Amino acid sequence: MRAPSNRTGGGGFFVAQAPPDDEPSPKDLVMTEQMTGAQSLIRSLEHAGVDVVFGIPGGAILPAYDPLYDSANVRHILMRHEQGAGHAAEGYAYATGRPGVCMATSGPGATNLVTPLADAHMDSVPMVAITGQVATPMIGTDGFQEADICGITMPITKHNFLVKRAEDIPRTIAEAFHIASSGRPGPVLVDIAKDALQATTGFAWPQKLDMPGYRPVTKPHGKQVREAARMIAEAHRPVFYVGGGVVRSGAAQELRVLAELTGAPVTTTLMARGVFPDSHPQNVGMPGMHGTVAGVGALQRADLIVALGARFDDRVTGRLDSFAPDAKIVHADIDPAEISKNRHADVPIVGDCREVIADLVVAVRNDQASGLQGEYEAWWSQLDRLREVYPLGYDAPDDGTLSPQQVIERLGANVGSDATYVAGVGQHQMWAAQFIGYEKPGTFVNSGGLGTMGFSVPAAIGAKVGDPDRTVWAVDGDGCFQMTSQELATAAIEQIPIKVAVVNNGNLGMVRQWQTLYYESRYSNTDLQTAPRDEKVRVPDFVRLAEAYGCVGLRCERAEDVDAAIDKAMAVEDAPAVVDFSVNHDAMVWPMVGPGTSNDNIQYARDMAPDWDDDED
Ligand SMILES: Cc1ncc(C[n+]2csc(CCOP(=O)(O)OP(=O)(O)O)c2C)c(N)n1
Ligand SMILES: [Mg+2]
Repeated sequence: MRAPSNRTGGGGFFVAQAPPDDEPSPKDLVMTEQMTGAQSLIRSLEHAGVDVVFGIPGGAILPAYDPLYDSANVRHILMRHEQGAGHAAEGYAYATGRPGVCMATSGPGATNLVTPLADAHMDSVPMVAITGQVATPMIGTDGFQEADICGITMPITKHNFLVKRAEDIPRTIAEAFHIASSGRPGPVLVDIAKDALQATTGFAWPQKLDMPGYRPVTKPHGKQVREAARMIAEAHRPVFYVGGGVVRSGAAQELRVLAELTGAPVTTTLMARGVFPDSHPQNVGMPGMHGTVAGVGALQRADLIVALGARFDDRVTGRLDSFAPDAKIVHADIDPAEISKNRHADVPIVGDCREVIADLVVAVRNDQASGLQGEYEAWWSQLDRLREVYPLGYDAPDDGTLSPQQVIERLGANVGSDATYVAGVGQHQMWAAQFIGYEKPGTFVNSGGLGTMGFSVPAAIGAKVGDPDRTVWAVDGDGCFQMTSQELATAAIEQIPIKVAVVNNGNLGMVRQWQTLYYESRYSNTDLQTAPRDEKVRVPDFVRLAEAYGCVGLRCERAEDVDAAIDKAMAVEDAPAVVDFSVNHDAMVWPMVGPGTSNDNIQYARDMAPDWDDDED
C-alpha cells in the first residue's frame, strides 16, 4: 500500500506526522535507541502528531503514564470516568478533524470505553483508544482486571489490535491512526499487554505502512458520476439528501456550488446540520422522525434522491417499504457496505464525498453547456407551500412556565452561528437541531446513531480543547447531564471553560413524550425530580452541583430572564458555567413521524397531519 500522505481536512489520508520541530532523526529510523515499550508508545503518539490524550490511569496502563509525565508534546487530561474520556476524544475529533485519543487501564477501564467506541463507530468519528492489558502470561487466566476488550469491541470498532511485543508498538500505533482517519473514519482500539509496555526495545517509527488488505476507494467512477448528473437534469423532483459523510470529507464548499448550479432542494440530516447553511433558500430543513414537513416531504415525494454521505437510517426513512416510493436513488458513500444496504441504489458511487461532489459539479456543468438543464419550478412551488404552511414552531406553555424551545431558540440567536453546540440525547437534542440556525459545518455535534445519553458534557470538553478559541455550549437534558456531570470537575480543574445549558424539564422527556403518545400517559419511571412542579426541592440542585464542582451555576425560570441568563454565562471567561433552565414538563417535539410508521403519516402537531397537496406537475 502507498505510504500515507499528509491529511488535509476530513476524509483523505491521515498522516502520522511528527510535530514540525521534531522531525524524526536518522537514529529513529534504525533500531538503535533502546527504551521501554511504554516510552516507545509515548514517542509513537508524538510522531503521530497527538497533542492531547484524555484518560484515567490504572495498573495495566501504569507503565505508559510514567513517560507521559515527561512528554513536552502530549497533554494528558485526567477525566473522571473513562466514558467521559472516550466522548471527549470524539469531541476533539469533531473540532479538529484529527483522531481523538483516549487511554484507559485494563478490565473496567477498558469496558467503560465500550459506549464511546460504539458511539464513534455509529457516527464514523476518528478515534484511537489505547488500553493496558494484563501481562501476556496472564491473558486467558481470568487475571485481576482482565477483560477481552478486543473480543468485546470487535463489532464496535473499525479495527482493533492486541499488542504483545514491545517492538510492535510503533507500527501498530501508526496503523491505528491511519485506519481511524482514512476512508470512512472510525474508532480503533490498541490493547497493549503490560509486559510489552515494560520490556526494553529499540524504537523505529515506520516510514511506510504495509497494509495490503486495506485500501479505501476515494476516487469515484467517472461513468457513474456522469450518469448521476444526467439523472439530476432529467428529474422533475430531485433532492440532495446530505449526511455526515459530507461533513467528514470537508465538502461544504463543493456542496454549495453543486446545489446552486442545479437549483435542487437540499435536506441535511441530524449529522450534517450546518454543512449547508440553514439560511440558504434551497435548504428545506432536516429530514426524519423530527424533521420539517418540507424536508420529509421532499424525500417522500422525490423522483430522484441524491444521497451524499448518508445511510438511509431508519430515523430518516421511517417505515422503509413506504419510503420515497417514486424515487430513483443515486447513492454516494466512501463505504461500499452502505450502498444498497437499506434502499436499492440505481446509481451507486463509491468515493470520498468531496471528490464525488467536485466531479458532479464538472459533469453538471458539461451537461448544462450542452443544453441539458433541470426544470424544477413545479417542485419548488410544492415545497415552498409546505415550508410556508408548516414551518417549525411551538406554542408557549399556557401555565406561564418557560418554553424549552424558546430557551434553545434564544441561545442560538444570542450566541450565534460561530459557536459549537453539543447536544445530549432526547427532546432537547431535537429542539437543538430544530431551533438553532446552523450556518457552518461542524457547529452542531451530537450522538446520532447510538443516541448516547451522557455524550454532551465530555464531548463539549473535547471540542473546546480541540478549538479553544471557539465558544462551546453543551445543550443537555436533566437526565443526560446526570450521566456524565462529574466531568465538570475535569473542566474546572483543567480550565476548559465550556458552557452548559441544562434544559431541565424534570423528566426523561423524550421517553415521557412516547408515554404520552403511546402508553396512555402512564408515566412509568420518567420523573427525575430535578425540577418538581409543586415543591422547590430539587434532587440534585444543578446550581449547587455546578458550584460544588468549581463552576459558575445559574438558574433561569422565566421567559423574560432567558437572554440575561445567556449573557451572564457568556460573560464568564475563567470557569465553566452551567445554567439550569427550568422549563415546562409537557412540551413535545413536533413534527413527528411515529416509530414504525410511514413518512407519509408525519404529524405536524398531535393528531394533525399536513395536507400534502397532491397537485403534482
Ligand atoms: C444511555 C442511554 N440510556 C437510555 C436512553 C433512552 N433515552 C432516550 S432519550 C431519554 C431521556 C433523556 O432525558 P433528558 O436528558 O432529560 O432529555 P429530555 O428528553 O428530557 O430533553 C432516554 C432515557 C438513551 N438514549 N441512552
Ligand atoms: Mg429532561
